[in-house]
Amino acid sequence: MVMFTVVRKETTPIEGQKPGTSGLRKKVTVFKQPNYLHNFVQSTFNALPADKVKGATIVVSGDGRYFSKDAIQIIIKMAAANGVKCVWVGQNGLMSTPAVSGVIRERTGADGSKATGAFILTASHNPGGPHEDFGVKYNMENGGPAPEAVTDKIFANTKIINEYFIAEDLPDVDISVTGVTCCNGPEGPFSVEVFDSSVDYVKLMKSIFDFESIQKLLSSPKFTFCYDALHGVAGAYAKRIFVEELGADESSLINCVPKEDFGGGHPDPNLTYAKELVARMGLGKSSPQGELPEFGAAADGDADRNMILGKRFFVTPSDSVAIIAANAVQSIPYFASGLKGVARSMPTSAALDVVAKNLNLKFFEVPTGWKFFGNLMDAGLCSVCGEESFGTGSDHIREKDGIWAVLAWLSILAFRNKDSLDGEKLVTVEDIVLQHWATYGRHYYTRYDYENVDAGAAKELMAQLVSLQSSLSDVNKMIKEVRPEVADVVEADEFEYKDPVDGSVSKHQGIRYLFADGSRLVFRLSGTGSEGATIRIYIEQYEKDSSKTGRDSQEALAPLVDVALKLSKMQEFTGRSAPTVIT
Ligand code: VG1
Ligand code: CO
Repeated sequence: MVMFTVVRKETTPIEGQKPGTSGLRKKVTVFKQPNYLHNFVQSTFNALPADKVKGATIVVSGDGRYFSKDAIQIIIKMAAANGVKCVWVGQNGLMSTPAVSGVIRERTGADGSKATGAFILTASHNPGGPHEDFGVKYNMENGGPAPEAVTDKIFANTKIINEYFIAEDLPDVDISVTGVTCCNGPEGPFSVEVFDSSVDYVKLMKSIFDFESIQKLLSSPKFTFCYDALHGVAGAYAKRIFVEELGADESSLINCVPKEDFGGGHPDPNLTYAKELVARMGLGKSSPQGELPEFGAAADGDADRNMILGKRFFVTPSDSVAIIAANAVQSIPYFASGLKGVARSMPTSAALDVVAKNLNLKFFEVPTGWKFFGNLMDAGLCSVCGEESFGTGSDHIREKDGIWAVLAWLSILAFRNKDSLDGEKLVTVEDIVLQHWATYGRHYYTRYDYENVDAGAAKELMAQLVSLQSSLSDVNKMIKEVRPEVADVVEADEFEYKDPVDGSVSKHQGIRYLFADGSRLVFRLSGTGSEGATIRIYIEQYEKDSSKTGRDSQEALAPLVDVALKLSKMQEFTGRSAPTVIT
């Protein structure tokens, strides 16, 4: 058996290792700097309780982006040196973020052990490659992202670190083949278990959904389907689930081979970046030849996001979570006994609020980022939750789950069509959304992103928006100057959240302007970018009158957009006359 020794290395703190909305994300060139990854990993080990490191089992895997394979070998060697007993790695280093969450919660290792945490190597929807982004995020024993108390401690450790430990003489582990590698160190045996995580993930999905009814839907000649993994890790699961389990045709899958650089694309499932799918679904500039698919979906790099499309039809993520919540009990066996509650992030539209009110469900509004949903779920207060940023999920794990969302939609379609598959007309994605608006009203919604803006200018813009809040009469005067038809602002603040479970308080979670007619403008700085600053403007307007729910959303929201640009002085501060991305 291989023996290894532990080496103590001296190091010095490196600036800027503060985890953001979802882990530490930087350019690969930054991560490759001497000791950069080592410092962050050691700071993480030092932030955890000793028993979650010494003798523990941890997971190390990710979306397979460039630099992952090197990072996995480094983390294995550092884990061994820090007294970890076993490291689980997905074959080829691949594991989607939701699969990692499921593996922590459900899997038992070859030696009978359970994992207590995970290093997830991903920068999610950010591009990958030698000149693009890499990222590291730590998840806890419940399968969810480390809460702020832990990430704050990690960051504090990065500022004082002076040493790290590594088993330099441990040979690299071959992560391309499944199996267990055992070795011995000064503190006893250490092993690395490589396995195919799609096996565990398929099992989990089968325990939630009725695969038979989805299979019937997919095998109907009337129903056609297209899934775009944007060359992210979702591809590794899509083939197993959609083709092998559910019988979809292989040609339904596009960009489903995971690539280190995502094929040079931006693995973000929205109308701008999922170009090929958007064109296939008839939503592009030119109409494609032949029949359009009935249903389309896409995922981001680490497969926790989803975009849902019908034929020539886009479902906003805010509507998607509301529709899943409204239909879950009838359509998805896992929820048959009822929903414990529902939750959304603050900038997400209030479509879910209306469903919660109508169905008399517990409802929570949390800050942006999945870590805030976990506490609610652990306390049994929330079953379904979502974010406007193409994230939807449930309490089956503690991360958002892109493939779960697709299966949820397929379940709703299967349920609605269970008696009509042999009949004349299919109930389509668009039909389901239109029926939802007719029942609950429609929340017109759009988000404007200004990417890679000068960080100083972005800060000033936000500060100006906060100071403006002290005089609503001035605000309303400004609004009347640009768009007299827009309602008055009746309340303005910075969103603050008190966790109902542990009482922790998170401040400065977005600047809100709330209008008399229920419309909202929200301004936030992104916490996931790796260069400059990204300003996000979230724009929302509620329409209850069912004769007015069929407008184009950009047209319906144009007055509020003008108001948002005026209040924020966007062009003045940033020099930008248009956003980088509109979703
Ligand atoms: C963005 C989204 C947020 C999401 C986060 C992580 O954060 O707005 O809703 O939870 O990304 O998603 P920010 O701080 O850039 O707005 V992912 O798919 O990166 O794990
Ligand atoms: Co993601």
